[in-house]
Amino acid sequence: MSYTMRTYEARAETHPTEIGRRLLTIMASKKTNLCISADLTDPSQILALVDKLGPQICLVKTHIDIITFTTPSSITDFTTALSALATKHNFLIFEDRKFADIGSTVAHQYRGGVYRIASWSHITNAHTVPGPGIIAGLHSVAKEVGEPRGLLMLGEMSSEGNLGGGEYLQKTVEMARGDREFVVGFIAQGKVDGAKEGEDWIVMSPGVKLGGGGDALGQRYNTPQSVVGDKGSDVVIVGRGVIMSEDPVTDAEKYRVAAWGAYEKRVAAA
Ligand code: 5BU
Repeated sequence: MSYTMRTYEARAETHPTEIGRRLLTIMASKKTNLCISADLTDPSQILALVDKLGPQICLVKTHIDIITFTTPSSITDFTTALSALATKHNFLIFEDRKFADIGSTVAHQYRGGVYRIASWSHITNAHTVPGPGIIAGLHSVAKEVGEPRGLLMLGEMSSEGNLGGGEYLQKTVEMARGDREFVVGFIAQGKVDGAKEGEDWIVMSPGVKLGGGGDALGQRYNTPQSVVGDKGSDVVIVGRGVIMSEDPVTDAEKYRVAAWGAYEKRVAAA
């Protein structure tokens, strides 16, 4: 049976990565496959929003480098507070860093600088363009942390004209097979075709909005039903569809229900 037809509960028992097992356990117990993309620039606004949405999400996605920090210590204050919210509401943190350099450089970028991403982010992501050394470099830092960390490889983007998908995605999958302890899955718009018997990849899809459409800068939106129900992705990543709403809790609930319903129908069809 394809992994996309198995329940998150069942996959939580067998996923090869520790972060994958943790995430799937959270998804099953909270009945949510919704990740919020907290793309605000004021750190206190992000924390207030995430505290409100905490019960509805399995994951919060950050872009740490778009946040306006006044001092280096305010960065640590923010990441400490975000980690406390992750514990309080039982969700994981995903820094959407999109690493894209040689292994040695990404190791420094992941471990150090002002953001010290590996110290607080359970999951991050990377482009495959540089080759497998990027996975090895990031994994070497993950091992230093002493807590579980996971990586998503970028196989396909949501934006108009992106070079991913198709053969690029297949090559990304082949590269990911080289490190099944650290690579949790992919960023793509649907399940990984040609997954081998017994393989389980968690696929997360950005570019999700009820009603579809796009923005003026090349973003393209799919609906939760399309990415999870029809195409077999696992987690929907929603930014402006929720964070710009007058009532984010009510709107997040619409996305949670739509994405969870699409998943339930998918596994019921198995
Ligand atoms: P939106 O407001 O739902 O459009 O935000 C989408 C978020 O997901 C935003 O943080 C992007 O940087 C991110 N994203 C994306 O939109 N498309 C991609 O392929 C990847 C990330 Br990878």
